[in-house]
Amino acid sequence: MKQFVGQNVKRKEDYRLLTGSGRFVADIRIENMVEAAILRSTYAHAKIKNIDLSQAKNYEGVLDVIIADDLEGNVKPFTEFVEFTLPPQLEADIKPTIKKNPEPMLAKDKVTFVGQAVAIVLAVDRYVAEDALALIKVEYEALPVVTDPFETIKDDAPVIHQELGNNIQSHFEVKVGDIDHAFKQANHILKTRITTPRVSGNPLETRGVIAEYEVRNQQLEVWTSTQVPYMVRSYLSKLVGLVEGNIRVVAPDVGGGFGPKCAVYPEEIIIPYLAMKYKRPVKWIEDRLEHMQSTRHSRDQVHDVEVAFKNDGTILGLKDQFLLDNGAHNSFALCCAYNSAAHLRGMYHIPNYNITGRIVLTNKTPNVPYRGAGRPEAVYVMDRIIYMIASKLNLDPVEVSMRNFVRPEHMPYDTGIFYRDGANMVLENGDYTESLKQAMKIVDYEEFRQQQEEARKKGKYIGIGFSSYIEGTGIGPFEGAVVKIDSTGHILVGVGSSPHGQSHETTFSQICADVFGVNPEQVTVRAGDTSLLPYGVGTFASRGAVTAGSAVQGASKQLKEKFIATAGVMLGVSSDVLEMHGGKVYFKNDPAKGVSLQEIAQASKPGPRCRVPKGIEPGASATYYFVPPTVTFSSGFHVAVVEVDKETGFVNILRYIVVHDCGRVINPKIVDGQIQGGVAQGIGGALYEEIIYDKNGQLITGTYMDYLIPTSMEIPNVEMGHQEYLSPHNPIGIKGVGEGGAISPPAAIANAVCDAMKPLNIEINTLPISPNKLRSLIEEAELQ
Ligand code: MCN
Repeated sequence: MKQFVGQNVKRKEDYRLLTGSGRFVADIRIENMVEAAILRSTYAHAKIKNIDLSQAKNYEGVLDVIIADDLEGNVKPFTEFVEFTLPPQLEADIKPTIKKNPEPMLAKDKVTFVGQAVAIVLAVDRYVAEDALALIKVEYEALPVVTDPFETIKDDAPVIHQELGNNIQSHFEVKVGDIDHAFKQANHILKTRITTPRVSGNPLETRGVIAEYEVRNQQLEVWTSTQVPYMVRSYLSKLVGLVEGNIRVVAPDVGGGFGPKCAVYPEEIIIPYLAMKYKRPVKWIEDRLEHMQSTRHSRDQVHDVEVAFKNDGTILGLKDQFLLDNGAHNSFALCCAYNSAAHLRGMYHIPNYNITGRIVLTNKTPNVPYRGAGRPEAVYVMDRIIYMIASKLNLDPVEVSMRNFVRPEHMPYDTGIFYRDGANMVLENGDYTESLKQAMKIVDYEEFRQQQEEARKKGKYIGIGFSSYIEGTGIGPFEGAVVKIDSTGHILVGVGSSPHGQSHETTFSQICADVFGVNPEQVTVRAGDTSLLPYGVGTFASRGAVTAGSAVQGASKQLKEKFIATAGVMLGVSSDVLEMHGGKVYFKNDPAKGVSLQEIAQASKPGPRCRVPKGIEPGASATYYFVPPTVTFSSGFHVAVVEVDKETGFVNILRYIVVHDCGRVINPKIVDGQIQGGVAQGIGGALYEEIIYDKNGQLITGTYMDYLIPTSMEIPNVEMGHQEYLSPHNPIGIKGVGEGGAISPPAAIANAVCDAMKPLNIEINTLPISPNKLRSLIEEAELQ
């Protein structure tokens, strides 16, 4: 029988998105709607001495201007909701200090970063609202600004939040083995600093919120460009004081999220509150400058690493002290920092490991997870080190990697580290050497080395770089799905995850179709709407396929069983003799005889004609929540081939290869697309993207003239190889893939550039590898 999991089923989403029929938040029009615009801080750190709203409030067309005082007693602060609790084993193991400092809804007495919301104008339209913003007079008194993560931890640094005592927001330590012993045994010790700068996720669609409050039934409806509608609902319920049942949050089509849209933002609380207050629909759409300034940034880590190794390249131990520059507020506790610490050793067996992470506060936009969430930074550290060891020992980096890989015979491999779900991080299966070999074959490594030799003779600098990653995907705590069959026999699936480009409508209908033995066209998947299910979590951490996919399968199986049982009653036989496929339930020994899904659905309705077996609830639906036992580890090996123009410092990517394992592949084309998209963002981080603040905390990369994003011209077609080691942690054997593509490119490309410039012995330990940065390194090397 034809199975759709594993097939290149065409994307169901394409028709509406490619014909411009998608419906994003900004497309929603509601009668009588008013619009909001937000006054944002122009200071990085300042006291608010006075805010004069008189002119703005009197401007024609303005309904109101709101500041922090107006929210008091009406909207609770985020501090009321955000709890930084960790599983007890993790808490005991890493002994963290975590100070709670989520940002205020609106700045009250002081501002702590440029772009922080200070006031909101509500007006008949956005034009009037923007005009009125210009009439608000805020009197600021500048305070000392701190933007450097090393400056901010000094004893004499200006303290951003007095109540926290200093600017170290969190601190933790991960220890495995005996690091001192490892360093004593080593033939070599290498010490270096490796930095990944601050970047921005930059989805095509900026954030936006529309809210409508129906006084009649006290129902609040909110449309928001988010990855986590259920989380927005929970926050709203707690902070504006409505029961959850009276709140519906919808994420309509969402034009990308990439992580920053999994934070709940002040606007997602204040705009609904204003809709309730004024009993009129309210709309706020973020503009691109606001997005660059105030939608959360990411990465921004500095690692001071020491590694101890033997003459043959075997790594004995690794010490790392790193800082994550969190910006001014944190609502994600240890998330990215702990991901970095837990994933840094990657595919490598490094028995002795000691890492200290500090999350520090500066006068910058808060930092949240972005595609890879702490792994790209960690992989950049680890794979630069592999290259540096190879350089020092005059070995091939491939050899050094292979020498240190966790081997298949060590699987399942216990890393000795607790993951965030409180279970030990165990690499369940896979063959890393095999994926490396497959990648080497695709790139034809031997052949490349010969070409490189020839090229060097002609003064051309080509190089090859590798990087590998593992990623704990499919994090819990749960995800839900409901499957219904309507009276026409059509299957409707509702899921708690909320897609924003991942093609869940297609892949989840494949999973469901296989259970019922129908075509995916007979299945409609709906998501991003809290009215579909009582509980849901959301889409982040490459969890959708593992958690929601398994929930879809679970609910489908339950409903299938119920339908076969009902068919048994209808046909007057035991369900054991029946089978379901092709839209009907039939006799195993006489497939021509049976009843259709449509007929069974009709016979499932409550009432005198109901044929659902006694003791089972009538109705044609089933709900299932999948609770993953722990995360599942996907992995990949990336190869970049580059050419460096020595005169200009320009890096051209000639080839890019990915061999990866995401367990059972639901839809190969979609997986390829996810990887291609991830690699594009990884290349952005490797070569172009960097958020820069000046020493006054002013953002100087606020437009796409200064913040460079690669276009399709800069992105090569990624050549791919797939491995399918099925995960034992979910019924389909899936591992997540949404982030993997973005994790390794910075390390692979930096290694390739270093390899190309080997004659000059250049080491690249910062990003992006911009032409001017590379030219300075080349000039420095030539002077030596
Ligand atoms: N898939 C599959 N086979 C597998 C694994 C996944 O066919 N073995 C499919 C899934 O069914 C899903 C897609 O690949 O259609 C991604 O699945 P998964 O890895 O589970 O990731 P999520 O659905 O949880 O998506 C989140 C992930 C993250 S964390 C970021 S960041 C990200 C990403 O997905 N942001 C994206 N991909 C993105 N793609 C787009 N277009 N836009 C974003 O903002």
